[in-house]
Amino acid sequence: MLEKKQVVQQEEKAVIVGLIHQEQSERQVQEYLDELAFLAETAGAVTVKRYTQKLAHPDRATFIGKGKLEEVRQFISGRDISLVIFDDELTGSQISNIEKVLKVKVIDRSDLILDIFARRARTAQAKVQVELAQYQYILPRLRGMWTHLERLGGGIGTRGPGETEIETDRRIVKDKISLLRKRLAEIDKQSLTQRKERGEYIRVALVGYTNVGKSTIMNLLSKSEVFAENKLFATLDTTTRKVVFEQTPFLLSDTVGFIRKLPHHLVESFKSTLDEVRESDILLHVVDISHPQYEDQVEVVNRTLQELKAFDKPTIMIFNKMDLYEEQTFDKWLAPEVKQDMLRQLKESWDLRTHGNSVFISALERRNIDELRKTIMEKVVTLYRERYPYKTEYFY
Ligand SMILES: Nc1nc2c(ncn2[C@@H]2O[C@H](COP(=O)(O)OP(=O)(O)OP(=O)(O)O)[C@@H](O)[C@H]2O)c(=O)[nH]1
Ligand SMILES: [Mg+2]
Repeated sequence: MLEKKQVVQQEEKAVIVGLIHQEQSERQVQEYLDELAFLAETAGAVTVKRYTQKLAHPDRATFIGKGKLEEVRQFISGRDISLVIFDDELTGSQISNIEKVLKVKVIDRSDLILDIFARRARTAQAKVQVELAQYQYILPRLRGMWTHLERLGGGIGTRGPGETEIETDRRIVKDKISLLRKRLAEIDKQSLTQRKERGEYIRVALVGYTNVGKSTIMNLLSKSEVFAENKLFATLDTTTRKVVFEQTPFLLSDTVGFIRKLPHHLVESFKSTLDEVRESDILLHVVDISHPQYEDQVEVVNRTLQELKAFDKPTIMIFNKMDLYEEQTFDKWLAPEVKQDMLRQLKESWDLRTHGNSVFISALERRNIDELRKTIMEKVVTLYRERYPYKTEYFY
């Protein structure tokens, strides 16, 4: 019997590794690695060192070059480090080749994200979705994934599996995948019925990169208690609440955050959770404007929305964490007029890009929330009138 193990253990010490491609700057890669370290922290590991290497193409056998790998090995040896995390997806043979040299557990970014999702999954649906994505990820990598799987009842040591064992494992994993697919189909049927019961309400969905403040805004607007914290992927399950602003009701959903290089299988198996996004009428795209890479993050979210076929919807861009942004951008020597001018320019440029559909807020300090409410309400009412022109009032 094969069981998926939790990949990262608590307080485990890790080294992280990233490749620098031709078109990337060193700074960009450092920021990507900041994100990888934050992911590792979310999973419970502590990053003690990071390595980068400039390469035109990843090495087929070991992803990074032999020299760099040796450098990592020397650093690890004699230290209490048990995990090396790569920022890009590795093949099964790359994992096994690298593990042979480093003699510690080797994982990649996708594996780490899947591990976090597995920990965070609460509902039956989320659990099955993550498990499905994990086994799909494992299937082509069985050779290298020895350390990820636990053989229950089999007294086989840490020696890698032989060919026949891999074949058997492959069959077991394939069976698991089809079983999980069936279970997911059943759960999906139930949630489809639930969604159909929502009648003629306009549906609004909060979307955005992970950790931008979606759940905080959800709580603020709906007075509900959705789990929000400074960790990646705090929210995995969609929460939907009925919200009423000045007698204008609509349904507001908080959804799972997106991230750069979200494992493909994860997007696939989270399709039903993300149906909430696909079927919504209006998107609230939340952006953490205090993040140095916020424009990149907007791009990642737009690409993911395209992938989900949920891109062409009326969208309001919510630029959140203005308090932090101002703290980072302005110093005390700057004249107030200059600050106002800079803020005005920022707003104007985004207003232009979003055709007037941007709101700048601080959810934490509750700044500009009235304008946000008003903007959402106008969109909801407009849409409702378009959809139900025979109804004179949108009151319940
Ligand atoms: N400074 C500041 N922090 C904020 C603001 N809004 C949210 N935060 C913080 O940002 C962190 C993430 O907030 P969440 O609401 O959990 O973000 P999320 O987008 O739901 O994140 P995931 O569910 O993990 O994708 C929390 O620590 C919040 O307190 C804000 O306006 N200013
Ligand atoms: Mg959240």
